[in-house]
Amino acid sequence: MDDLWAELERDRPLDQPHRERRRRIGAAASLAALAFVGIGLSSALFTDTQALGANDFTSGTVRIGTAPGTAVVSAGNMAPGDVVTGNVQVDNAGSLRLRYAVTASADDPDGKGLRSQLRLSIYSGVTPGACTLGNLAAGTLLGGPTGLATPAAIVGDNATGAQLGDRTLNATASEDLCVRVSLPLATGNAYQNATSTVTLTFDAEQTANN
Ligand SMILES: [Ca+2]
Repeated sequence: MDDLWAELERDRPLDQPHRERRRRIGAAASLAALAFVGIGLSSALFTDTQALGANDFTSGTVRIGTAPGTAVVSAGNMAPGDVVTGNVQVDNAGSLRLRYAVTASADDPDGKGLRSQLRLSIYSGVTPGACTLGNLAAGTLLGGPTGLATPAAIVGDNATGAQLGDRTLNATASEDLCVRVSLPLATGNAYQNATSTVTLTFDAEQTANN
């Protein structure tokens, strides 16, 4: 600023060009002064900040279990016409409500195709103690009887989302299912001394947003 005013002093007396120059210099000086004042004002404002923390998130779990965990129903030395039953408890061991479906498959280690003769069905509404052939009529047939030459959907559909027959369980809830397997009377001699192991697969998924 001192330099500017010194220049103004040197320029006197003022002719027209000098007066214009002086006007421009004066305007520049005024802008510099305003900028200085502005800086001083902003540094003097009252301000405040509030941090709202502790916003915690945890994810839930989808866990399905069965009791027993293996061999719910078995039979040896079967004859055509035989029927066996077994109770399985399905547990929601997770923290989220779940939806589940049951698929059955069977192997054919001797190539005799016994799995194509077996008929599997699943009932609900039968207490564990009542899961016997004579009581099944009081339950609700969920699926079957179905042959197991190829994997078969017995209860619901394990495709993503809600389909007809899918079962739901709230967190920590459980339900009993009664599994029935028969060897029909029409089973012929080709299936004597044959063996097959059946696997039930319980597929569970969240119901929330699905
Ligand atoms: Ca489904």
